[in-house]
Amino acid sequence: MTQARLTDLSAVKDGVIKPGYTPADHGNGIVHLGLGAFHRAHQAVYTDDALAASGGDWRIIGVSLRSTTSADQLNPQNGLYTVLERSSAGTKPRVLGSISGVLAGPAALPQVIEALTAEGTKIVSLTVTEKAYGIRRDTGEADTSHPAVAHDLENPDAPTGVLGLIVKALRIRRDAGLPAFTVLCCDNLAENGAHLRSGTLDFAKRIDPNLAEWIAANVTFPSTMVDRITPASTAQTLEDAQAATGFSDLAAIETEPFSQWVIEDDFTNGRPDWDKGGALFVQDVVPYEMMKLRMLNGAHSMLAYAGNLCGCTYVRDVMDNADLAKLVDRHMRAAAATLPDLEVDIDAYRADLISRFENKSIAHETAQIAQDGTEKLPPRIFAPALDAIAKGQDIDPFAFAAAAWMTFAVEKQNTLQDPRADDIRAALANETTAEGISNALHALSGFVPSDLQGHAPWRAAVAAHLQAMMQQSLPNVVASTARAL
Ligand code: CS2
Repeated sequence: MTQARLTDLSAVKDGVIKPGYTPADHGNGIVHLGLGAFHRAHQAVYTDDALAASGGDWRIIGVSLRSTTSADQLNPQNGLYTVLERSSAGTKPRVLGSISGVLAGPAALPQVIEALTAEGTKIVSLTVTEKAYGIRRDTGEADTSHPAVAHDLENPDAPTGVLGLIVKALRIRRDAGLPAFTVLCCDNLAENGAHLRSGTLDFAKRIDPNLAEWIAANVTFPSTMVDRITPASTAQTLEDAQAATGFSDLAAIETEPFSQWVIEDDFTNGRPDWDKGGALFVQDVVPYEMMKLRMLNGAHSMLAYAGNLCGCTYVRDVMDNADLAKLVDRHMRAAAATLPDLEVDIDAYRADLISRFENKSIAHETAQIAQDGTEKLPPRIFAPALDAIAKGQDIDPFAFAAAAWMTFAVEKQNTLQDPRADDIRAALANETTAEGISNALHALSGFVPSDLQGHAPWRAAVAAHLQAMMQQSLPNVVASTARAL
């Protein structure tokens, strides 16, 4: 017998946490671009808490620019879905009501513009992944070689990408005399708000300099640090959600108990009381962002490449390998040493990260984290490496991580999931030696910061690790590196 879909809250089984408000009583105030599992496990949960605590018209219209999967999952369920919080203590199910519906795929673009320009829309938030923005890391300008940016600069009235959609919507709002919205970047980018502001202003300037001035004066782009480890859903996720709620839920997700959101309190048109769900509003997010990007995400990237090449499918398997776990700890310590002073107990933060990575109930694939290395390495590995150089600290853990990425790129080049996969294959085509491979990958445009490229000890350390990784098997290199510590 096929089970009925989750469509209303009344018959959801006892024992499941339900929204502390009536979803249909609340209008929309947020348009969210990029409705993946992470948004459903993070911002949508804080919004659910804020709606329960303070009410308001803050429900979320989700947008998925390419795939219609989330719309097919959520729309037949009136936006309802289950979050399974998994830990060694068991699984805690909760049904969320903060998403009102999803607009998806290229056919929905006119409705997306309608949503972005609705008077009630006060915030446009984003989790579109690092590669979707099309903003140059070195200059902060719109990257005209990015396909969506190039398309949207040619067709500013029919945009399909992030910058084009935001700028078109803001143009319509300005012309209609509507207030602006806040643009809230929730992706793992360094200084994500300032970065998106800079790319948006540059994009707007290329179309209409007056519009760029209006955006600069009226739109805010708070930076945020977001954190919750959320693996891709599996058949088991859906099965467990169904058992918990009594309904079939194709939009169910699973995540860890830990959640953190630090937000720069700079909203142009109001905001939900996300602090009621535990979010922290601060003046300056940058130190928190650096801490998380370098310690959590940096260690994640290192362990994803090294762990995957050692045959570890999940992060928890990496942590079960004593040698790899030692390297994870070393990486976090080196990353912590590069941070500015923070009112955070860094040792406790590191200990928490280690136990989060060890969570046996979370099946977080190393292959998932290993995707998009050319987007992830700059803020996670290269930026702290440069700071370590400036402070005279040990760069070896960062060089090891870069070499692990290179080894992964060489070994998996035919199936590499990376927006620069073609460039990587072309760079590797005629290279056979560690030094040649390292040089070719360092030379990828806009990837390794020039100061790091030109730093001879860095280059030597990366090439030496790469050489060892190419000559011996990864487990041997990991073992000898860990044992030498
Ligand atoms: C991970 C992140 O896939 C990745 O690159 O490092 O998605 C990580 O799980 C989250 O940032 C945790 O908040």
